[in-house]
Amino acid sequence: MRKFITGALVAAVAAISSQAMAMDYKVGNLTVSDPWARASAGKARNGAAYFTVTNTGDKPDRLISAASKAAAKVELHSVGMKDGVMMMHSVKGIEVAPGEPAVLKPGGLHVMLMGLTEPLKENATLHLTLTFEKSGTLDIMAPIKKAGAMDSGHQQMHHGDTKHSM
Ligand SMILES: [Cu+2]
Repeated sequence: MRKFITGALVAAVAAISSQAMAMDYKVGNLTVSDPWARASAGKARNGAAYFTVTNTGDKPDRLISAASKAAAKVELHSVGMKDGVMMMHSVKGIEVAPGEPAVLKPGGLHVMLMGLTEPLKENATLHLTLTFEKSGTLDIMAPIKKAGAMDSGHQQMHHGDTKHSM
């Protein structure tokens, strides 16, 4: 019995803390969940932010732009193979269809912050304004997390890439 109570307590605490970290933002029929930005390394001038957009309505929408005071320029990017090399390129918008969440994550779609005005420090928060074609604008706060080992390839890719194919 005692063991059971302890276990339940641990589960409750874990649920509370994960809820505090996973913040959802809503505009119209759209929900932006789990936003985060990757801490920038050293003097890196670029950064990236990620989140998932879910559409609970019955009409498709599009994320058409993102803005932040933390960077000179903010673009929506995708990653693809070009001549056998992983390259990222800007996209005009990211489709958010009903029942088909748009997932922005390392190695795939992302919000690209170009010309950071200051480093993205771990545990700080990045303010982003997202604009959707139909639902309008939404302000979100993305916690800044340390770059994981799995992101190192993406970091390198950002390094050499200054031109955009689209
Ligand atoms: Cu990018």
